[in-house]
Amino acid sequence: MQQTLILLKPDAVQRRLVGQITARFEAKGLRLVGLKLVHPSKELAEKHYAVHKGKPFYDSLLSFLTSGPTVAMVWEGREAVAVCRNLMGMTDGAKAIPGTVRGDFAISVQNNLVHGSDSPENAAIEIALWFGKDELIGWTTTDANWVG
Ligand code: DAT
Ligand code: MG
Repeated sequence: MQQTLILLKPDAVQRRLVGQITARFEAKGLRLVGLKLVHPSKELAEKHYAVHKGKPFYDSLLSFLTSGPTVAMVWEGREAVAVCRNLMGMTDGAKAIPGTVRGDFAISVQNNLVHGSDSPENAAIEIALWFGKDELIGWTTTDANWVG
């Protein structure tokens, strides 16, 4: 079963959208296996966004992610990485399709509310960055036969 890291970034917390966004992942049929509020350090933000180092928006991106509390979550389920990326929508909120989180709530490129791992490999790396093993709790749903 696949796992993915989702962050509700500081703009989601500041805009009081945590409940609405989380509800979408939950209703889709994914299982929440990790959840915490984190005010990310510069070190954590640098590791998380290492792939973007050197890009023109890198410094601004780090300032943004370290600017306040972020909700870090691990969701588990069938094709969880792709399912979450689809629920999030395109990076640029102005281009993201309505019905997606970014399409419904974001108009900025940087302040686009959510992060989601882009591959199962990166998901494993990112989950290990944000969570200790003892912070993840595996469980099964009683409605598995209905939701699949
Ligand atoms: P995503 O978050 O959709 O995976 P990404 O990994 O390409 O997008 O970029 C990470 C974040 O960096 C993204 O959520 C917002 C910001 N970002 C990306 N491209 C940008 C740009 N051209 N200008 C400003 N911020 C950008
Ligand atoms: Mg990305």
